[in-house]
Amino acid sequence: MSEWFNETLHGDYHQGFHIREVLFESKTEHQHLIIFESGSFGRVMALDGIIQTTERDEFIYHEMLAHTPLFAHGNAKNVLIIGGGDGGLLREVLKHPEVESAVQVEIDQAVIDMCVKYLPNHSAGAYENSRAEIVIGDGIDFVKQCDRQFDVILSDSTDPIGPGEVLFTSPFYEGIKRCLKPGGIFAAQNGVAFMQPDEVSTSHQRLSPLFSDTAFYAAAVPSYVGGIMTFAWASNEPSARSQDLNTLQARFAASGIKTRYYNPALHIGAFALPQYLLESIN
Ligand code: AG3
Repeated sequence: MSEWFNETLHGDYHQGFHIREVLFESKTEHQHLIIFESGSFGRVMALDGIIQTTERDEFIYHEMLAHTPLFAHGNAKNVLIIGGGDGGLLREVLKHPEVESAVQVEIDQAVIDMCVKYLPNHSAGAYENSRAEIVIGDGIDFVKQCDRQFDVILSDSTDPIGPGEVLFTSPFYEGIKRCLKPGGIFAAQNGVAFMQPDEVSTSHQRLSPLFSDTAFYAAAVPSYVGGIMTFAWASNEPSARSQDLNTLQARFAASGIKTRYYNPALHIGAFALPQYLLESIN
């Protein structure tokens, strides 16, 4: 028997993974969840037919989403994560010694439970860390109501389809603004630009009225097929984005954090965007 997982994100183009073994598959309260053993990408998790994370390349995405804003900030004590149920982002955030608390708001308890079980190297114990606080709920409700503020807020969402759709709307970004401390930074998964060309321009249109500095940075994550994935960046502190190489290197060295993708030179270079993207936001 030869079974393939064919991703359904794009209408007329897809990537497929050979399924060696299905480890878990179920309709949760919120979405269809599958975790399977692939060949070369290791274990793979998909929601509603869309690849969310693989053991082989998750480090690229999670390191870039965590370390770029955290090293740019330099002293983030309180971090908020929206989504991120596989735990990979929480793992990277908690590597920062300056982080005193990380609150994670995930809509689907089943994603956390099944990822702890079948993708244990993603969270790598992060959910047991005393600095972590997990809230099961919708991220948009949390940021509209919460009475705390954070130095860094990270949105590790699905694509803007299904439960993740609200996490790309102006009301969500208004909630982010009210939950950010002065000097705070928001960074968010913002799609694969070549395949989802409207995501960058739409996010730019929605974020730029609310923040004095809005930008995008990028990294190629092979299982998010189609070229560079962009991350949205928003802050009312423009200097956060222009930290120089020496400052970032000093912070990186002082942290003692070992990475496989992120480094300070790459941090700076990641903000350089191709012309077609610059034109789409100008
Ligand atoms: N982030 C999943 C992003 C999926 C993007 N898909 C795409 N555009 N190809 C959440 C899972 C990682 N923690």
